[in-house]
Amino acid sequence: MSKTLVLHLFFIGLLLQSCTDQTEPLTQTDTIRLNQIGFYPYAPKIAIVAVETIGDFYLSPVGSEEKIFSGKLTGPQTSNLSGKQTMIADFSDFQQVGKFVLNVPGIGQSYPFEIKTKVHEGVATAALKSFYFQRMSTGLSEKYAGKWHRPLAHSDDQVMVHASAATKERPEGTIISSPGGWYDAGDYNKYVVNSSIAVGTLMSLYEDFPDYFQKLESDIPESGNGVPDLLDETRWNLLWMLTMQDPNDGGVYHKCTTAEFEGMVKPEEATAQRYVVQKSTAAALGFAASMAQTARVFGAFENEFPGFAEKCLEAAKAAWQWANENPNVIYDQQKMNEQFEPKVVTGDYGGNDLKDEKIWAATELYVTTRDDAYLQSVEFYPSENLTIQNWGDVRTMAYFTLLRYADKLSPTSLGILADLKKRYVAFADGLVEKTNQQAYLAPMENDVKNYVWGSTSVCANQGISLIYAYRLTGDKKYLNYALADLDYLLGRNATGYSFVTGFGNKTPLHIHHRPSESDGIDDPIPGLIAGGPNPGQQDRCPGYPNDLPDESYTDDVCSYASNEIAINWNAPLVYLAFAIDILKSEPPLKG
Ligand code: 9MR
Ligand code: 9MR
Repeated sequence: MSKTLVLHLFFIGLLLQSCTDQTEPLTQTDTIRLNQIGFYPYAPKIAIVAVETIGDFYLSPVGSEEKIFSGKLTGPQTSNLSGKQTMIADFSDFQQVGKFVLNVPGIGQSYPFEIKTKVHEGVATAALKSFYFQRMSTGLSEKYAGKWHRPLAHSDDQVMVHASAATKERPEGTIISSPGGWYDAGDYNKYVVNSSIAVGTLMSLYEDFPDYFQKLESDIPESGNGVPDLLDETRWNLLWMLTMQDPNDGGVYHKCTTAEFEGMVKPEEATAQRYVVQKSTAAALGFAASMAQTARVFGAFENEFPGFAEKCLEAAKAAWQWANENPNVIYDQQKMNEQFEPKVVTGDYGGNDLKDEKIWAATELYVTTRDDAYLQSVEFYPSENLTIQNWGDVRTMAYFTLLRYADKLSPTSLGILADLKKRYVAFADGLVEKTNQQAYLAPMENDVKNYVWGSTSVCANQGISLIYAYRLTGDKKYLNYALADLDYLLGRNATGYSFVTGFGNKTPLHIHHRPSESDGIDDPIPGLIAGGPNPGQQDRCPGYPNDLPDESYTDDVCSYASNEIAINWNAPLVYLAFAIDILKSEPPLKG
C-alpha cells in the first residue's frame, strides 16, 4: 500500500470517527419537551428533559447533523405536583432564525421547532378560526372549512320555551327562534354564561390590540367586509345571544339546549327538540356585561352594522334592570328538574355567588356609558384575593376593563383604580413566585388547584393576567412568564402534548368533540385546545396514565373531563397566543 493511500485512509477514518462522534443517530423522543411550534429570536428558549440525567445538549438544523449550538443541562428540578425530576436545556442565547431540533446524547432528539418572529401567528389564527368551525345554523363551505365542510344543521328556529321558563307572554311550549351562535364545546348546546366570558375575552383582545386586528384575517365568509375578522367572528355569537333575551321583561334564558346530551353524531343528525330554559341572574348579568362591551366595541362600526351598538346597549340595560329586580335567581338544575318536565341534564354552568357577575356587568356598563351610578351600585372588592378569571368567576374581567381604560376614566373610578393597580401587581407576583423551582418552569405549576376540568384554560387565563401585569408595569419578567405558560400549553409540560389540535407533533387526535368524532376524517378540526390534565377524572375513562395532577390526561374520545374542547377555553388561547406574538415580535431594546 502506498504511503499516500495509508494517509488517505487514516484521514477518512478520522473524518468518519468525528462524524459519528458528532452525530450518533438520535431517535425522536417525547422525553424532551418543548414548545412544539417554536420560539422568538430574542426571547427565552427552554426545553425540559423529563428524566434526571447529566450531560450536554446541542441544536442542529432540521435535516442536518451539524452542531450549531451546545450547552449543559442544568437541574435537577423537582415537581411539586408529582415529585418527579427534570432537567433544563436553556438555549435562549441562540438567536438564529430557522428550523431546528434539540439533541440530548443518550436521550434522543426533540420534535422539530422553528425560531422566527411571529412564530405563534399560525396557531393563534387557527385558534380563532376554530370558532368558525363551532358555528351553528349554517353550512360550512369547502372554501372556508376545507375537508371539514358540512351541511347546515341546528337551525334553531323552532326552539320551545321549557316549563321552567314559562311566563304569561310566553307560556310553556311557545316556539321561539334562537338561531346562530357557536356550539359550546364538544356538545351541541349553547349556554349564555359561558358565551359571555368567551365573547368578553375575544372583545378584550380586540380592545387591547385594535391596530393589529385591523389586518388579521382568519379566512371566514366575512373576511374583507371592512370589519376585523376577530369582531366578525365574535358577532356571530353575539347575534345569537340577543335572541336569548325575553323582550317582554329583559330577562335572559340560561341556555338553549336539548333535554339530554345528543349521541356522538354529526350535527345534522342531532335533531332532538331544543328548549330555552329558566332565566337566571347569572345569565342576565353575563349578558349585560357582554352587550355593554359590544356596544362600546361596535360603536366604531356604525356604517357596517347600523344600529347594532345601540341595540346592544339597550339590551344590556334591560338585562341589568331585570337582574336588579331578580338579584338571586340561581340556576339550580337539580331543583329545576324536581319541578319541571322534561328533565334537563346538559351542562349547568350554575353557581351561587353572583357578586362577580354583578361587578363585571356594572363595570362594562360604566365604562361604556360613563355613568358613575353603575360602579357605585356594587361592592367592588368583595374579597381581598384576586382570582384567575373563569366562567364561574368573572370579577377579573371587570378589573381588566378598568385597567384598560384607566387613563380615560373619571374621578369616581380613579379611587378604585389606584388600589386596583397595586392589588393587581401583587396578585401577579403571587402567580409567578416559585416558578423557577417548578419542573417545567411554568407559573401554571405553582398551584395544584389550577388542575381542574379545563386546566389548559386556567393556564391560558393566567397567561392573560400576566400580560396585563406586563402592560401595567413594563416589567418584561411578566411577559416571559406569560410566554412560559404558552410554552406549557404547546408541549413543555408533564404530558408532552401540545394541547392544540393540528399544531405540533404530539397533539390530541381523539378530542371529545361531536363534529370531529362523527365526520369520518382522521384529523380533528384544527385549532381547538383540549381541556387538559384534570385529576378529577370525572369521566372514569380507562386511559389515564395515573392520577397525578399534571398527568391526568388521556387523548381518548371518552374523556370529556380531560379531552373535550370549549369556547371558553379556546378564547383565552386566542388571547394569549396573539398577545404574546404581538408583544414578542417587537424588536429588542437597544443597549
Ligand atoms: O358529551 C358531554 C360533554 O359535552 C359534557 O361536558 C359532559 C359532562 O357534562 O357530558 C358528556 O356527555 C356524557 C354524559 O354526561 C354521560 N353519558 C355519556 C355522555 C357522552 O360521552
Ligand atoms: O367547564 C365546565 C367545568 O368547569 C365543569 O366542572 C364541568 C362539569 O359541570 O362542565 C364544564 O363545562 C361543560 C359544560 O357543562 C357542557 N359543555 C361542555 C363543557 C366543557 O366540558
